[in-house]
Formats: sequence, C-alpha cells, structure tokens
Amino acid sequence: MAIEIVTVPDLGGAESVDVIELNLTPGDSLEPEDSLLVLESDKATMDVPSPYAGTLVKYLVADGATVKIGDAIAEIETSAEAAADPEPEPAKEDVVEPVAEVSEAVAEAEPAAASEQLIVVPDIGSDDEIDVIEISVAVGDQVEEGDTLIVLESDKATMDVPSSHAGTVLKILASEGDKLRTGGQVAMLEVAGAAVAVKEKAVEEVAAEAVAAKPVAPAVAQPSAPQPSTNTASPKIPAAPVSGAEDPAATSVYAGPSVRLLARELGVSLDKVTGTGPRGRIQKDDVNDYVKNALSNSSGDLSITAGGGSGIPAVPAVDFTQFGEIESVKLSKIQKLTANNMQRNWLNVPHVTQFDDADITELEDFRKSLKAEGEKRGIRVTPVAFLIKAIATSLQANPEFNRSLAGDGEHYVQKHFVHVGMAVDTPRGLVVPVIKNADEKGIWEISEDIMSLAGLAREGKLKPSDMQGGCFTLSSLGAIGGTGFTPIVNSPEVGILGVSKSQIKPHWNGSEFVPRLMLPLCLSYDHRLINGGDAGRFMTHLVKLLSDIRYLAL
Ligand code: CAO
Repeated sequence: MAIEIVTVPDLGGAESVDVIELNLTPGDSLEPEDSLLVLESDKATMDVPSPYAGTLVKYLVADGATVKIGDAIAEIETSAEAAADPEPEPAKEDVVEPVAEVSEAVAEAEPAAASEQLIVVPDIGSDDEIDVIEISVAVGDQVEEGDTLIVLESDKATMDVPSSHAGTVLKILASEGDKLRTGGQVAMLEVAGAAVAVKEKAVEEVAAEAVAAKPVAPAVAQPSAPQPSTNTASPKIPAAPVSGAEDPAATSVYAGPSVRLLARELGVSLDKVTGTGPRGRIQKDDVNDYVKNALSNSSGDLSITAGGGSGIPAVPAVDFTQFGEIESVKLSKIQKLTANNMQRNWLNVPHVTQFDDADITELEDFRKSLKAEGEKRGIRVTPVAFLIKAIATSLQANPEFNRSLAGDGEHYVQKHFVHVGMAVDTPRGLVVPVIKNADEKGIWEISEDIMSLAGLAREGKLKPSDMQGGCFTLSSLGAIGGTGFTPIVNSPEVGILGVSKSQIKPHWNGSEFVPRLMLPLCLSYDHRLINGGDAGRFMTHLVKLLSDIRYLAL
C-alpha cells in the first residue's frame, strides 16, 4: 500500500482553471483512467483521470477551487505495484501520427468547388474513433466561424466540432451514431467571397496543425498534448477534450461528459434543463432536479417518457391551415393533467380488458322503487350507486384488486381500506373524486356522496383531498351510450370498471328466451399485478352482486 498524490496535469496553455466537478467520494475504489474531477478553463473543460488503481483517500481541492498545473488535487491509496508504475505519458509523436489520416481523409473527399470548404474533425490527440452524438446544424443553415457543427463523444469526454469558416452548410457528411477520428469529414460549406479554400489548402492546414498538436479550428477549445510531469505523478489529459465552452450561449447545451452521460441514462434532453453552474453550465444536480420536478409535477414536460428516453417517435406537427380555417384553443389545466396522466398510464401499464354483461333487471326494478323515498330524502339514486357498492364489496372479496405496485418493483401494497374513485365528466375536463370507505356505506349514503362530489366536480370546487386515496375507479358512460369501451387504468390503482348503457336483450333461461336488462361491463387491469384468473373472479363476483343485489347485504 502507498499513498500517491495526483496533481493538475499540463493545462494546454491555460494558467489556471476551475474545479467544476468532483466525480468520486472518498472511499470509492478506482481504476486507472477513471475520471477524478473535471477542470474548466475559459476555453474548455477536461476530465482528469486517475493514473492509479486504488482507493480515493480524499480530494485536496474543493469544488469551485482555482488550481494551476502541478497543484495537488487528490490522495489515492494504491497497491505497491500500481504506485511504482503509473501509466506512461504519450510521446508527442503519438499526436503527430494522425497527419497521414488527415491527409487521406481530405484527399479522398469529393473535389471541392471553388467556393466550397470541407470541414474535418480537428486533431483530437489520438487515433481513436469517437462517436458522433449530435448534429447541430442542418443543410442550408448559415454558420459563423466557431459555430458548432457536430458534437463528438468518447467514453471520457465530449467535444464540439466548430466550423472553421463562416458560410452556408451545403452537405452534412456525418450522421448521429457514426464514428469519426481526426480528419474525418464533417460537413461541406459554401464559404462567402474571399474565404474560398481549395482542397489542397485544407490538407495543408489540417496536417500542419496536427503536427503542432493544436486544434484545426481556433474555436475548438482543446488541451494540448500531455507532457511528462517532473514531480509527482500527473495523469494525462484524456485524448478528446470535453465540450468547448468558449461561449456557452453559442452551444445549444453546456455540460460536461458525466452530466451528458447521466442525462442519457435518465432519458433527459439536456436542452430542456436549466444550468445553475458557472456561466449556465448544467450540473448533475440540475438534471436530477429536472427529473424530480417532472415526476412530482404531473403537468411537467413529458419528453422524458414520450419524446426522449423512451425513443417513441414524435407525431409530426401539421399545418392545418392548408386544409381550411382553424383556431388554436388553450388546453385547460385539467385537460393538460388528463393528457399527461393518460399517456403515463397507457405507456406504463400493460393493459388487459375483460368484458361481461350483468343482468340488472331486478336491480333496476328495486332502484325505481326507491324513487318516492329518494324524493322525500332529496336523494337521487342512479345505477352508479349500486355499481360503487358492488365494486367495494368485490374489492373486499378479491383483495388482489386492492393493491398497488410499490415503487421499488419488489413489493406490492395491500390496502385495508376501500375508497372507490368515480370519473366525472365536467365542462373543464375529466376529474375523479373518491368515495371514501364505500364498503361501510349503504346505497343512500353512497348516492349522497355521488351527488355532492359530482356537483363539486362540475362547479370546479373539489379539494385535492376529495380526489386522493382511490383504490379502484368506476367510469360510467351508461347515461351517454355505447356497448363497451376499454378504460385506461388509473395507476397506481390496478383496476378500472367501464360501464356502458344497459339494454334489453333476449336471455335464454333454459326453456325460453326472456327479455332481460343487461348492463355491459368492461374491466381493465394492470397485468403486472393482476392475472387473468384474478380478473375473471373479480368480474364474476361483480356480475353476481349486480344480478342479485341481495348478495350486497351479506
Ligand atoms: N345504462 C342505462 N342508463 C343509465 C346507466 C346505464 N349504465 N347509468 C345511468 N343511467 C341513467 C340513469 O338511470 C339516469 O337516468 P334516470 O334519471 O332516468 O334514472 C341517467 O342515466 C343519468 O345517470 P348518470 O350516470 O349521470 O348518473 P349519476 O349522476 O349517478 O352519474 C357520473 C354520475 C359522475 C358517473 C356521471 O354524471 C358522469 O360524469 N359520467 C361520465 C363519466 C365519464 O366521463 N367517464 C369516462 C371517463 S374516461 O374518458
């Protein structure tokens, strides 16, 4: 075991730089080349990798500190062998080698017209191929010298490739997902007036600058080739520099590689994240906060689930004015919430819907017989009250439907209360107030709850607590019509009952067809937690209760 001190490596000309990210925690074990921290000059950011395998004892600098070459930055406990043999620094010649590649790449390019300029990947200090992760321009775009054309990313760093000329993008020669190395073709520009460059000149420039181990384009902020250190071990700067940050506003996204990696893992589109770091740089906490907000605020941007990380292609925007007169109407808050919730539930829940009919001939006779007493009490009893009661009783008999999947994916929550949600159609949109403890209430009390909650819903006066705690939802379109539909589970609930309009149908009673009033029921469930057998039992129980309401009293 030995304690080694890691120092700030050659900064490629910068006198001092800021520490902008500490990537590890003391006690973390690390391999050679693991990034210890991220430094930033006014031109570029760079990861500082560990030259050792071992354990990080402590950082010797704080996030935000300003450091210069040779400053001690971290203490690493290593094995004796690792300490004796830090990875050798590459010789300057290593960097010169890509010249041949550059010349070939440019020479192989299609002959450039007099006003055309081929833009290639500048010297990245190694011969490695790195991924193209962003194409930042489109054909026809006007670009200024220094504007980012594409973004490259290795496993250590990202790098904006800027345009070395002002002009118009004629052709983009790379695609997202391509792998490019120094000299690889990026784009063909039509350059204005005197700035015409011919193929030979481009070759000379690229080759000459690669020999000098400097970036081809001045706007690429890039540390120079690493130099051997004379004192304690200095790690080499990774081959590819991270995103050029000369002017954060000039690049669409200003973030370091570890932040980009985190964003990709979480499916977050970085251009939607507000950076709180120096000069608006996006930090890991900004990405985490963005995700937290999007999850806790269901009205948040759904690009996480639908547009970005999920890989679901976006529906193309259509200009409807080409077909006739239109107007654009703002969605209400409830409509926006409903859209987000429906999309979330549809994408997250594997739905199955089971159908059945309940014979409610006697139920309806009984309900109608309550009319006079209902008028005296000021209570209107509709089929919905019986449905709520039957659902509550079925939830008690079939507790599988009174569960929710726990967030850890390892448990489910069994609820020992029975609260039933009821979808209410209002002029502002769909809301779902909850009838609490429906299992403990009779038809009169449930009917009162329905009247008051549906009334509050239509007046827009429901409190958040009126809409919370539901175990299962009823969506009744019986008063409207239809023969069946497939409702979307109101997750984290695992079941929802859709009810359509009852109809008189011929029913075979064993000896003859008799007219019976049949109620269509559609039970959608979350197949992650509910099996077909569970659903079959729940539905059969429900049909039995509705077909013979004496069972509701048992
Ligand atoms: N078949 C035939 N008639 C039915 C019926 C059915 N399944 N359900 C209700 N009816 C009748 C009732 O008997 C009542 O008629 P009478 O006054 O003559 O008895 C009439 O239709 C009105 O009933 P209702 O369903 O409106 O009764 P309710 O006030 O108890 O319903 C509520 C409350 C909130 C469920 C309802 O008003 C509502 O908003 N439904 C729409 C729910 C919805 O939008 N679901 C879709 C959600 S997903 O997009």
